Amino acid sequence: EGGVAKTKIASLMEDFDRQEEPADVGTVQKAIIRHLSTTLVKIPRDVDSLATYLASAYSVRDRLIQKWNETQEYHERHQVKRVYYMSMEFLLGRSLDNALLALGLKKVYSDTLNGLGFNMESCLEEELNAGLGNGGLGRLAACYVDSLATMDYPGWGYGLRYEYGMFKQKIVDGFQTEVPDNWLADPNPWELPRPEITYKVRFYGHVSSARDAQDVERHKWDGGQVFEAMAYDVPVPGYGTNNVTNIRLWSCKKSELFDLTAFNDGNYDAAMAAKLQAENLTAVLYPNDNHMVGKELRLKQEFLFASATLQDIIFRFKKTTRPWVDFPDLVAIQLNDTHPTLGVPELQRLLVDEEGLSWDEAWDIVNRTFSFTNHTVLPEAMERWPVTMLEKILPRHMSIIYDINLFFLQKVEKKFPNDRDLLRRISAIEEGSPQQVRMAFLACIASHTVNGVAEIHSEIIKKTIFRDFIPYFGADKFVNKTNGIAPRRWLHQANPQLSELITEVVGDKSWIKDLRKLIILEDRIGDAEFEERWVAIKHANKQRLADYIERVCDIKVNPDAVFDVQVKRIHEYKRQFMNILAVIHRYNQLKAMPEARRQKELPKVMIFSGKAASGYYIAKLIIKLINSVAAVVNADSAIGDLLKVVFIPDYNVSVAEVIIPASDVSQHISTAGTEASGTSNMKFVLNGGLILGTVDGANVEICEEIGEDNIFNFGCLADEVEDFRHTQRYRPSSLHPALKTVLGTIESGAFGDPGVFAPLLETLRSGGDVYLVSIDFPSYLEAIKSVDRAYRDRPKWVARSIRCTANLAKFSSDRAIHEYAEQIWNIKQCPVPSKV
Ligand code: T68
Repeated sequence: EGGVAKTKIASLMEDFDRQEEPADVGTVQKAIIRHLSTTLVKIPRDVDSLATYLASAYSVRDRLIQKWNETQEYHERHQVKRVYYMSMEFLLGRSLDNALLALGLKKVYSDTLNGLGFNMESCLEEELNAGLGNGGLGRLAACYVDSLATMDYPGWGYGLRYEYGMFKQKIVDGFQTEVPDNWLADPNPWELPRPEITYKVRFYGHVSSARDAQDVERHKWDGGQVFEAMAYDVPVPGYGTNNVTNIRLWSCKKSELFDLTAFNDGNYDAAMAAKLQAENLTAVLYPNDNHMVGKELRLKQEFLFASATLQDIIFRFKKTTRPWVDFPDLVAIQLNDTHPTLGVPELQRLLVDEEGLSWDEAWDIVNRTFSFTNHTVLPEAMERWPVTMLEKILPRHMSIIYDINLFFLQKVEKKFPNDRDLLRRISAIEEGSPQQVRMAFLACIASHTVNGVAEIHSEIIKKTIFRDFIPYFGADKFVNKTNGIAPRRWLHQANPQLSELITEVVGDKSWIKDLRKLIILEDRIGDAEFEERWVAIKHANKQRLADYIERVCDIKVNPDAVFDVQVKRIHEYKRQFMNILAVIHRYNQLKAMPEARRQKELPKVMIFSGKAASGYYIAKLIIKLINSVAAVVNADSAIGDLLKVVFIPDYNVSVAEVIIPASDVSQHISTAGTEASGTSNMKFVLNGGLILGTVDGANVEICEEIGEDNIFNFGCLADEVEDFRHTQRYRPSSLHPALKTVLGTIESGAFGDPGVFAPLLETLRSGGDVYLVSIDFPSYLEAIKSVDRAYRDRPKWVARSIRCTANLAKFSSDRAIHEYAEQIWNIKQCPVPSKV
């Protein structure tokens, strides 16, 4: 009887998932009202725009879940190979607008909300940002999942559900202060809690060994502390497809079993303390980008993530009843930087200790499963964990890492005998005190493919960090996958007016899934009417940003001025410092000019935004300097609209969506060789903004695509940097006069107590200036002059702007995902068929 009921339920549910709700105002309105009344328990007079946002989101979510179910069921039934994109960060931002556009429901929702007396834009703005990431790496993961879904690739994201994401930035007296990001304060319609999907994750404890029936030594890890990871699923819709992908995020709970012991002993306090300790684990995202902090809690986060994810993947694999050797035929795992690398020893452990495979069988599976993306060459960002810490927290894994390394070194030694120094250099265990595990080496040893994120970066890593691995593995293991951005969010959603114009020119919306179609825009260069519309849209976007700036910064800026933007994490290597020094230079120049001459200058608004890691003292001083300069310049009536300096607080995905479409020029001015790729550079150019940049990261390939007439490059080249650092380093006597004057201005107290900025200025001196600000400053000033000259030739500038957008196809995340799919993951597209 139970069987019959189950069959009946199965067929009814299948029918339900296949029934698409109609997309008319009546249906949508009914769904919104239903959620207001039931899910949100609202009475009419309590219905505000937050409630309306939530009810709309719940109603969209209902549609998503149906498609999600269908997608998962379809992929499971066809036993297709999936990629699992393991990332400690997913910077998703807001979801409602994205989902409405993906499902083609934006218009009907807008009409429905209007009919209810609400405005769509203000409802959308009620949504809190999912800020589960620091910067580029986290946003890349979000764009890649968007492309997986849109291109119908079977794949999931795996990550952590931090209770608190990236902190909120408040500016107080010009200084950054950090406020916790309580992003789950409102109900979150975009996550589906899965209390039935939990895995136990052990920490500490001890390892015992014994011989099994075949006389093989077997290891058992027990004792210690056992936590539980619980799944939350976040559905991500593809654009114009039935496929809805999943991001599974883990949240740490105390294991019930463990609680019980203390609880039954009458030790309520201890039970509660243990519960809090567990919840600590996924409480907060570490707010450091491109910097490693060796905190035990971070290591535990990484392991909780790795273990729960691998257990879950194995659970799913076992349901297929296929033999273990087939594992890599169904599973590809991408490590988004080294942060998920504990997944390597964890998979090895699960296969050997829990499933009884031999070491070699397991290692072969591990090797055919994992691939690894490197995102940085900065030495301070390289993950290294002290052996002692790993031995304490993960004793079994440390011993597995030793074995992985030993077997690897034995093979290297066999190929290159009597080269002890090679073995020392290449070992995953770095000698010294303390001994440390080099996670990048472990990831490299365990992966079948290692990739960099832009051509120049992929070349650099072959010559630096992974140099010694090439003679052993061969150069083919190291490939390039230039980053990309999702056109859905970064053009279609962020710039609706430009999208409409493009759709008109292309003839349909196909460009949203195939950016190569944008090339047709080139035909419109010189078409006066088209160019006028192009300019008008940029102007409208600048007005939108100007309104935002007035609202949040209380600064009035002129939308007819050049909007010159640098938005990204604040870091010495990204050189926001150099930018503000050049702003001071311009201010000095304007001040020194006779009034008549000054009035002929090009008005500029210098826009900065970005967060500094909370413990990064120098980066915080850069923010303070920008704000101090802004205070003086903006209040100077002699300067007026000729120069405004704005620091927009709390940069995040939705702030980026307002800023990026409004830029005339954006700056990507890292010291050559330090920015692995950069992705905002692509976003700006896609929105018709020109770039002022160094020959670094993806700037190089952007230049190749749009032509060097359309990008303003300057500065020393990556292969000159080392030389400059060693031989030409800053000497006060040889300082460029312009820079000397600027530093003098700061030291004179023009921007407040110069003592505050002394440590920042000191980074240029006494053998410092690691990022070569003083070397690149003169060519930077020249490049700024070229930008100004170019901007004054308006017709040519507009042509350049159009050319930028038209030639950006390469930087679609769809292109990147196709390359990963074909060349690394070996997965095939699998569209879920349309409903009948
Ligand atoms: C960025 N890295 C690169 N790291 O800096 C950027 N780091 O050039 C590149 O475009 C982008 O990755 C995507 O490939 C980061 O964003 C981090 O955020 C990070 C986080 C934790 C630890 C270390």
